[in-house]
Amino acid sequence: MFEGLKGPGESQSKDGSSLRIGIVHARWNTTLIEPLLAGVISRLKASGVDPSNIIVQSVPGSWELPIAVQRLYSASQIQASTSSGASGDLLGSATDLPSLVVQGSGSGAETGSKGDGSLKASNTGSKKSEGPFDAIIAIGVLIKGETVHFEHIAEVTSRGLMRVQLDFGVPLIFGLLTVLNEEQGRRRAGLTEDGHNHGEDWGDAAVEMAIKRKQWN
Ligand code: DLZ
Repeated sequence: MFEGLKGPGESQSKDGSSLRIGIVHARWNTTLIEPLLAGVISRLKASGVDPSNIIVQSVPGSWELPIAVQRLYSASQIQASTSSGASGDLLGSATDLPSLVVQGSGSGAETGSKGDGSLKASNTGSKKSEGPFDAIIAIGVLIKGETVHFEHIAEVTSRGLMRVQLDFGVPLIFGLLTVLNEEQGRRRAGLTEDGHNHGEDWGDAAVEMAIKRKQWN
């Protein structure tokens, strides 16, 4: 049945309505990051994750992803353990991508797009969840042609992300594309006819792993 399967197959876990998901993306290679991030958010919302429970932050490049993910998760733990929500500012939704805005760290959130409107979501009736993130997604794109230390950045960033995942015991979805050239990246961001947006897979993986983690606890 799974012979020749490329990709994650069908997920059994679909209901993300109680989940809180953090996203950290690099800003290098923004033209690829943007559709990948859009793919992630569209799948999270399709699984029922409330926009107010999707927190997006950005860092300059992939190298910075591990420390940002580590601190973001830590901040969500602190926030969950203090009734005053003293660290709330740390978790304010923000993304520096020019055409993608996720707003509202308070009672609701609105995700808007300047482009085709596909990311628009209403904050009406939003159900903001409390507690630390159930999963975090780290997104970056490393293009071999653009850096001689491509392998080095790819390796240490991957190791750093795995370390954070195991140290904290939180599912950390690996959205780090390592491609040989921009065309390969465009295919994996779903920007070509034969392409597929890997961000969609990462969104689905986050929901599945977040639900599994709740069951394992
Ligand atoms: C410096 C650099 C280069 C050359 N290439 C990339 C890249 O393709 N993708 C990416 O996410 N980041 C790149 N960076 C930036 C580093 O990840 C990092 O942000 C800087 O070295 C500052 O620490």
